[in-house]
Amino acid sequence: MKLFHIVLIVTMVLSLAGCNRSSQKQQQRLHLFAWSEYVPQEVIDGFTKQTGIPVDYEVYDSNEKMLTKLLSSPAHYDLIQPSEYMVEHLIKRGLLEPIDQSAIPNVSNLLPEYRNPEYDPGMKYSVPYMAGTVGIVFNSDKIKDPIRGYQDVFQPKYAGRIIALDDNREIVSWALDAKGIDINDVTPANLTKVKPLLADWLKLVKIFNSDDPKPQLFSGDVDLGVVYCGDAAKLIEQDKKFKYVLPAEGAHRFIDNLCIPKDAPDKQAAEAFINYILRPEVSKIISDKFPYTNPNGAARKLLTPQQLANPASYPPESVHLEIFHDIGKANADISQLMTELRNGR
Ligand code: SPD
Repeated sequence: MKLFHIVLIVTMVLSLAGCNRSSQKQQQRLHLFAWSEYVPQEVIDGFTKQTGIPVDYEVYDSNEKMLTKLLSSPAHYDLIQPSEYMVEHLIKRGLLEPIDQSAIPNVSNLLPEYRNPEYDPGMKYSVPYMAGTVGIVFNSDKIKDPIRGYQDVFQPKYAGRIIALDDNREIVSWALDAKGIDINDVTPANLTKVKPLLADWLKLVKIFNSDDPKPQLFSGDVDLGVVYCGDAAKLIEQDKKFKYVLPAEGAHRFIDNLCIPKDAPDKQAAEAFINYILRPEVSKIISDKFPYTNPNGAARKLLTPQQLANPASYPPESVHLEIFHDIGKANADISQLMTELRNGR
């Protein structure tokens, strides 16, 4: 073979390899599976503009639905957004990839109290996205009697005027709190104790909605309910007649995280996204659109005094808040009980 031919073949091989690399780059795509009403489209578009990586964005409205879909779609999602107890569960089952902290320098923007969570010491598998509480929202133009806790909400006089999260673990925890039982002590005996109370409460609820209860509260379709703090904060921002109360019987907080599922096709894209949303100016966009408790200290500095004074977004530090833990198989007991009660409504 002549030298000319050898040079030609080598050039062709090299250019084919180059082509392949650039088409791999073009094929990069982030599969994001996250809570509904939580990741602004502006943030997703900003990430694509910055990195050239398109995002497929799918949403869910409960940790349990996310888990079911995750298990039925192996090696599909690059990034999920589980709450603390679900992170604990996924770690135990070996369903998460460790996160390469060196790819996420912006983690230094997180407040110190979020950097070593009990459910994932050292943030090996998770990075906090937003935190918050579950509490009571009510329209003070319509509800004149005091609302201090769950027992004040779930009263027969409010039948057909109540909205509640469509989340079995959440609902059961309210009844446990109302009975003075630890929200993580989900035993068959304790479920039996709360069953009659739950049966009474469920009959009073007009709408179950975890995605977005704001339109129904605004329109007056319902007047009170138990919701995520970010939705209550948004209602308060728009009209001060809406009030947010942390239930007197016991309230809990959550921390939602970004995690990379085992065998994610594009771990690098996932880490790039995590680092991107931790930029202060990007994190501020998330707070502007979805005013939960922002764990990003650098972003909090960019928020207005009004945003930081919103009682639904930033509750007083003195309030004692519980946190959910992984309850393993008891989750199935909750699901069975709630299906039975909801079918009998
Ligand atoms: N619309 C976003 C809601 C996020 C709520 N995540 C917390 C779940 C706690 N069980």
